[in-house]
Amino acid sequence: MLIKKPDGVKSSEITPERHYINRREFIRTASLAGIGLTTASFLPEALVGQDRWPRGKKGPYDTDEEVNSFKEITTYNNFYEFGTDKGDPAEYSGRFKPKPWTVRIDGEVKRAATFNLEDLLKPHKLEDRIYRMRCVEGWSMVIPWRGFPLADLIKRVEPTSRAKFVAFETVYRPEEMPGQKSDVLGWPYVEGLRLDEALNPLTILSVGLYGKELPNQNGAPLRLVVPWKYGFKGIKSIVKIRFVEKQPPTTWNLSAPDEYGFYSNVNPDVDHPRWSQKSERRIGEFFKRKTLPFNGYADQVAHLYAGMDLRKYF
Ligand SMILES: Nc1nc2c(c(=O)[nH]1)N[C@H]1C(S)=C(S)[C@@H](COP(=O)(O)O)O[C@H]1N2
Ligand SMILES: [Mo]
Repeated sequence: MLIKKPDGVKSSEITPERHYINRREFIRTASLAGIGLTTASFLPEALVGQDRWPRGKKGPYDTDEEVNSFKEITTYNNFYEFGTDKGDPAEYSGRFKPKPWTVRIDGEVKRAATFNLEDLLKPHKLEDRIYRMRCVEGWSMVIPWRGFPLADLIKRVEPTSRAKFVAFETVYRPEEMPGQKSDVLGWPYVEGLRLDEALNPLTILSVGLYGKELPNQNGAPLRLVVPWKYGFKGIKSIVKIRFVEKQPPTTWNLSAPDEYGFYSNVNPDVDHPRWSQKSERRIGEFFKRKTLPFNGYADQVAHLYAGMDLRKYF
């Protein structure tokens, strides 16, 4: 994020391009035109090659906006452990081993423990959630995550009354994560949420997307998703979750405190020092769209910040 200029994405970097028409629209148009397509096999590969998660709201937390393609979601990534270019995570995460996996949960909790991932997941029912995601760099995507509410895990481990924040840590494995051999960021990557943010029903731990297990480049096998905040809050490949009294350090804030605050709520009224946050480019689209306060989730989360000066607590 320090390196790339904002919105540095050209649509030609995304393959295949969406061609500004979706497949169903094309088929409908084609049939209305009497072309009489009975199978999609005559359509150009770029229009049929991608699985598209079916559009439409299935649950109360889903957006009905068009979902990005699996290819877009898995080839245009930020995961500096594998390099700083958008294509690096897909290209260089093949050696990373997300299995077996253990997660340490400790700090201000009654049931501190080291879980293997299967045991951690066992009591939780996985659901699919279609969320808008907004990167601080000025691009956005719509992603069908598979996961479960972080609140359910928090209740299970029983935080003490002293717990006010939750701190997260990514795995440190320079032999599998070539980016960790560079000092572009401090390692391991760390993030944090206030306890009430962590308990909000929108906050999920994700283990998959598009109905499949999480690809390495998206944070396998377990990552955080907080859709009203800039994407960097969604820490990937989590090995530690610690409940603490004081606001924990976060990687991007340590790296550039004037540019990246602890809260990092999506806010079109507070510009990044080096670029505007008023608009964004949805990956796969040409025209920019307006960025919404709290990334469109204000109804669900604005109350968490009542009375706070969001310019100070950016
Ligand atoms: N450990 C770790 N987590 C991370 C990052 C990272 O570099 N390392 N990048 C963040 C940023 S800037 C974004 S926008 C999202 C991107 O998630 P996605 O690639 O699954 O879309 O991951 C976030 N989580
Ligand atoms: Mo990001």
